[in-house]
Amino acid sequence: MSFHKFADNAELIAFARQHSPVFAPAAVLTVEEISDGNINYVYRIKSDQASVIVKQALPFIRIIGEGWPLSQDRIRIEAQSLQRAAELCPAQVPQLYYYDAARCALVMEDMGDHQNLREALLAERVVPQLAAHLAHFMARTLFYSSDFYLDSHQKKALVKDFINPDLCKSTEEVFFVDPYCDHERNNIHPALQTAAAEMWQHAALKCEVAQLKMQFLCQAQALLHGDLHTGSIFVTEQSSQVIDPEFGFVGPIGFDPGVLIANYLLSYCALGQMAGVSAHYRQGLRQTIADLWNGFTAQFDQLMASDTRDASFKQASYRQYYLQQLLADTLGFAGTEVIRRTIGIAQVAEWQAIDNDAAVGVAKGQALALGQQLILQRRTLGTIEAMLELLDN
Ligand code: SR1
Ligand code: MG
Repeated sequence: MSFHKFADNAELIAFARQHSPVFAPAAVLTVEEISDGNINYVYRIKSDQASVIVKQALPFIRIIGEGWPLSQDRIRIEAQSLQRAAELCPAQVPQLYYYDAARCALVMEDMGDHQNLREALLAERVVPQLAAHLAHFMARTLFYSSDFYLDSHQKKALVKDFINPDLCKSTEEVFFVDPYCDHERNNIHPALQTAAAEMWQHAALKCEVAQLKMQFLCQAQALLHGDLHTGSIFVTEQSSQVIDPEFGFVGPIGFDPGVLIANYLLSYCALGQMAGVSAHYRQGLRQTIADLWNGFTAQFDQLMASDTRDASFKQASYRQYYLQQLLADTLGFAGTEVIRRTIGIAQVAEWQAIDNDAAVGVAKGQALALGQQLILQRRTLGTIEAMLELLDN
């Protein structure tokens, strides 16, 4: 079958009915398009009893159109990544019911009772289990796809299965190129024009960004989610579910925790400029960042000690060295995510949630400065607590 976009609701309903176990044969189904990301088409198909999500990848980026082609192989990557994660942390990913290579589509569990984490943070919702769940998710998905656990042949096979050049290329551009020059894709708030122009002249910063880019290009450490921002996570008080691993590839381990921490920092900066937001809630965000990092590294260290096959990597002194490097990488990638979400093409909903434009400029200015500090000080900060000291209160 040659590829075509689902033509109408009837096609979507037939596809969902055929490829999921949730609908009674006589159930009347409806379709709602819920695509709120940048890239794909996403639909909720529901009866009065049950619902599923259908996601379809077109051969270009949805928000840009045919001017930015994008391989549809990304939906295979997403399906396989969800399956791997389901084996390692079944409570943290939605169930995949079906993947259709010809339609470039998948059918998966609907998490209708969950809220998008980005929206939850904007609504000052407390999500008590989140740090523990995501520390567990990152530690297990990253450790068990790394050379600490896999043997050499398994690891190379994994690299091959998750070659994802188009999606990686898009990250290479939007993270490591656009924000560091006067690129037409940038979207720079007027209050940040001077600071951005100064950054473009900052030779030491640009050298650090080049180092991070080279790591992203060729440091094949573990299978990443590849886009682990707060919009890729859905939560309730008891549950945290990670979606959208279409940017997955075998890359530097610090990228996933870096992106996640960066998005908490973006929320922190934005909430600081919103009327009525409590200092207590923002303090809670700082604590979540510390809990995420400390929980993740404690579990990763434990797995290195118990499940690493090569004895040389089990040594306590090597583990300590490795995790220190990982903090530096994580803070560097966090800095690049903060910067690109502040002045680049794909920004975050937090900025639109601030109701006065001068305050948007202040919040974005803080984020731009913080992103640069993270990149420049990533090797010297030493602890996540020292990084949090960079934040205002
Ligand atoms: C054109 S870049 C679009 C962005 O949206 C995705 O969620 C990724 O973050 C990507 O960088
Ligand atoms: Mg996404």
